Amino acid sequence: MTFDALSSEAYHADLLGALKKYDPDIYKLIKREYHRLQNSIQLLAAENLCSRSVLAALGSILQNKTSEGFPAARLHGGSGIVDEVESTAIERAKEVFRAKYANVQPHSGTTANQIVITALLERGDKILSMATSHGGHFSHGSIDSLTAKFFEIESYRVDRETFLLDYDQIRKQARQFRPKLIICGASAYPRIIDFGKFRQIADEVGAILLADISHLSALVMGGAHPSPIDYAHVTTASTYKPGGPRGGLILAGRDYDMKIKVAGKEAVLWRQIEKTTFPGLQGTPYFNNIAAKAVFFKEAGSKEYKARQLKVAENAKWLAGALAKKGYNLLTGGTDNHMLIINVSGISEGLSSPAAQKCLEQCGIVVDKMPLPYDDKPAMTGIRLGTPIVTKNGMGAAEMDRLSDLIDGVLKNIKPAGQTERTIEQVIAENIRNKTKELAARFPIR
Ligand code: DSN
Repeated sequence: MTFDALSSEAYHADLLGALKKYDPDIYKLIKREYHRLQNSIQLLAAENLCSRSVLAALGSILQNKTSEGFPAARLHGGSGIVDEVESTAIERAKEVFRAKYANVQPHSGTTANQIVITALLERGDKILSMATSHGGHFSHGSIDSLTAKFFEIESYRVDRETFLLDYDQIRKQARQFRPKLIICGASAYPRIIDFGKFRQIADEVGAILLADISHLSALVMGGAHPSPIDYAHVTTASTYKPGGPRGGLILAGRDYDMKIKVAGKEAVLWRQIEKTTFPGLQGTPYFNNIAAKAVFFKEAGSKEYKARQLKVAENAKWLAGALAKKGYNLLTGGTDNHMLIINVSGISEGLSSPAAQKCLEQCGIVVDKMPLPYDDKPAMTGIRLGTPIVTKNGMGAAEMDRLSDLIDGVLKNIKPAGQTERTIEQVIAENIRNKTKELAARFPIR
């Protein structure tokens, strides 16, 4: 391909065509993924679809720029433009979250958490966080995480009967354990999180509060879930779950410049976080990705985006209601956010979530599997459903009803096949698969 060396348009045009020519193997896989998405229903709570403008920024020449440091304080030359890119992303993030500080460099939500934790704590310090099997994220202190290797973790759990957060119990635990950091925010919790209560508990025991809103950030930006920004000392999020590019984000509200003690020395919260981002844990930021974050924050400030987040929560509630009417056992009985979690163990004898996930996918419905709190069965029994993508594609209440019928059609027809295997009859699967395809075709990715 030839192009006018002076034209950015020509340079960036038909990137897919260039790939197709050079690497048909990867090109074909991308094509297959596109068709998979167009022909099935995505109900992953942790997934979303970014806009084509975000994709364009990701696939831009900015990806090449090496430049460590922060705007106006870089180690590498030629950084004037990426300084502007990063400053734009920072200002837009601050505006859309009503924050006083934003750091758009973290490569992921997990890295954002690692940066904050290692910025504020010293090796061996205590963290109180939600147990992974009760909905907490791995990076909050799961046994195999870096967090658990370097810090002392105590986990809080949801209530055994209601599966809701029990703030009195968390307070008791905090008083006994005296953590330096409390982490709130979850990967699998379908109800409102009371960040104000968490802050009261943190203040009572002199702890710092970190809110990880990776799952909630879209609803927070859209006004469909209370914001933690001025309750938590620091807030983290991943940027792909709300519909931006992959990556992480660190935010702070009223406490952004508070004085903290690190290694016996006084430090300012946000400066300590920046020092730990670079050179602490990361090198060169991904500037194509930061540009894409900037584009996404512009989108997230729009009326359309905000209205859609209310719809995401409405759709989740509707789907939960429709499934509950059919007798499904939903964790906490329903949802206040974008996700619902179904206990599949009561649907048929010995049904586990890996089998349910496999059969649903065979019928074109893509969901997550996960363990449920207090579940001691040998195999996992929870499946998590989320409504961000179906809502983005334009679905509403009628389609949630339709989806509940299709999901029911699959789950009720899973039968034992041998000792542990579970399967769905081919004709039933094909019949549902065709209906799923029809529904997906009416709401394509645009
Ligand atoms: N937080 C994970 C999830 O909820 O699936 C993804 O990072």
